[in-house]
Amino acid sequence: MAEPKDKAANAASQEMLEVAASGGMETAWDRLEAMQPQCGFGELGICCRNCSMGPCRIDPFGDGPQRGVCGADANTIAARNLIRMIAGGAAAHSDHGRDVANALLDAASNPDSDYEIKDEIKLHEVAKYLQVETEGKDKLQIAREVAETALGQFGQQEGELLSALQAPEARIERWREAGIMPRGVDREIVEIMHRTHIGVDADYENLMKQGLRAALSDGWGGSMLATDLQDILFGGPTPIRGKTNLGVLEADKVNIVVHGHEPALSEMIVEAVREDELIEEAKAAGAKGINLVGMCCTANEILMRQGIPAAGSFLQQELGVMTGAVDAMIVDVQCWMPALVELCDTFFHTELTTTSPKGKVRGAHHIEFHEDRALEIARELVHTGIEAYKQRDASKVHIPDDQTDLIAGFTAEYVFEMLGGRFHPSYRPLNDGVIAGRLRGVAGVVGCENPKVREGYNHVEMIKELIRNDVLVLTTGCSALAAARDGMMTPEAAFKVAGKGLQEICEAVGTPPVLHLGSCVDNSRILMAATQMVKEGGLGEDLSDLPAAGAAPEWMSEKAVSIGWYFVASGVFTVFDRTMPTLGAPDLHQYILEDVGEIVGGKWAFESDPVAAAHLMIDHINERREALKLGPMMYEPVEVAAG
Ligand code: SF4
Ligand code: MSK
Repeated sequence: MAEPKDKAANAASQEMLEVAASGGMETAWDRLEAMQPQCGFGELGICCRNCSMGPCRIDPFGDGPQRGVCGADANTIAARNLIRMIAGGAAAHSDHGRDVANALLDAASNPDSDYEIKDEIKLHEVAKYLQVETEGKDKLQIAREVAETALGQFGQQEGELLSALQAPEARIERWREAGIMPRGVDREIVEIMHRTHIGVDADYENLMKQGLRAALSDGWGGSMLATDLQDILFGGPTPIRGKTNLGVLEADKVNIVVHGHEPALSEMIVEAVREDELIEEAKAAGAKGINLVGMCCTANEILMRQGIPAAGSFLQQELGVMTGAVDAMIVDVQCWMPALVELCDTFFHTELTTTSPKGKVRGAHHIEFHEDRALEIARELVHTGIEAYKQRDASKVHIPDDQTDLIAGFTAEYVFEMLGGRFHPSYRPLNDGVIAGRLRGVAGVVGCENPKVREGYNHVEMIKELIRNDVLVLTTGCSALAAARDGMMTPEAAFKVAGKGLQEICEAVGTPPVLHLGSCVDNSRILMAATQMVKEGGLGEDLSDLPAAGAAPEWMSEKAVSIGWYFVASGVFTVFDRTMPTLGAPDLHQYILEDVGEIVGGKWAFESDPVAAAHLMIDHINERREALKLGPMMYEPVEVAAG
């Protein structure tokens, strides 16, 4: 059995894994071990249960069946499975976006709404690209029309998605030529489900074409709308100080953890925990107050807008409960583990509550969230934590003394202002930095954690290698939390790890070398930052011309698959640590490694060693620099400082 230090790279997680082992508590790592050997057909992508003539599986060694009962071969089966993964990821992001659009509609139409329009500048920007006329209209009317237009975009049957028209002209032309210009995300997902039904699309290339289109409808559609509408409702983030890791839990307070993805509820819980009445109630229960913290991408949402501490990332959710100090764990959608029920019930007093009609589990309480009673429900949820606190067993409390400072809250817009100054906001200084060789380029490092990989290790080692080589890193999701845990999100980190050119830029503008751009739905911010770089000029005409690359070095979810595909479809060289389940389908795998690059200009690579993966990205960035005829780099890479 692996040791805690082999399971997780950070000390707090290691400490809690010891607690888990000594207390006989099971974690995702244990369940992964119990699952060995995992199904080889599944890993290779060559099992199908799309109809009841199956399940069918292809023999990867060539001795057994090479076709399913219907005649589908390995390439067809693996491509169908893969684009169903894209559909799952795109659906998750985009349904999140739809809920935000509904909350915006509530804010605009319901005079008693608990929501308000916090970012009018963003409202006007979004109105512009959604072609909503603003002349002579007040903000509520504009917000109503923006929300209604956005809701219409999700289901747009024909015609090009309005948000995707923000891409550089050359990219749009490339999508049009390839026949993958996205329509509404609902339309694209339904088409995936239709094509992958028995007896429809059996051509792996044609299946993948629809996968590309659906991924684009996520990145440039559902996800982008989710991010933009959230900024309108909750305010566009600006740099803000925060803290992360399990040490942000407090032994003498009622600890409430909000976990999942959608900020519509968590923003209201932030308001509720600041109310005197609830604070007094917590004190009457014997606590010193209420400590609200986040987990996973909900953590990122309320960290970047409100500075609320982030207790942990995906693999820390069970470890957080094991501190014995979590009184309420409130979950909504995506990335919460059903395993929490047994952990909370068997070992702790923690009140686990689901809040979305889309995400329930037997054994947890359910308090359903409704936008039109948002604050009232938020108060009720906080109350569950105060009540549970009364049952807390102090002898079980074990909180690692480990938390790290960070700065979060960067956006495509803020990068613009930060670099050019308030009076001349512009991407010019960033582009000039790249052209002059002070910066080598830009990388987006994003995505999940996975117990198959030492937690956080790949994220941290890849990011360090990139910044050491003067690559500015933009990060989101659990990757951002791993980088922050390691201390890379403070300006001082630049002087410890970053290359000299990146150091100079960080010093000039006072930022960390690794910028936290939000949750996993906010990868659209990376697309927009890259788009602004192209539009600023001097670095080519298309996103694929930029000295830029992307990676998800510990990927796990279907959302990560959708993100990877919309990065590649947008022209980005993208590295995952493990392949997607396509190795049993040689033609499809070849298509992914080679052919797709010809079609969209973005390429895939798979490399499990994070430093080697970083060098694939650096090599690609260098190739782009050469193609753009940019000069040599100003400085040699620095050595990584010990520790
Ligand atoms: Fe088997 Fe074809 Fe049915 Fe899939 S769709 S389960 S390959 S018969
Ligand atoms: S929470 S999708 S594990 S980033 Fe967005 Fe983290 Fe991946 Fe979930």
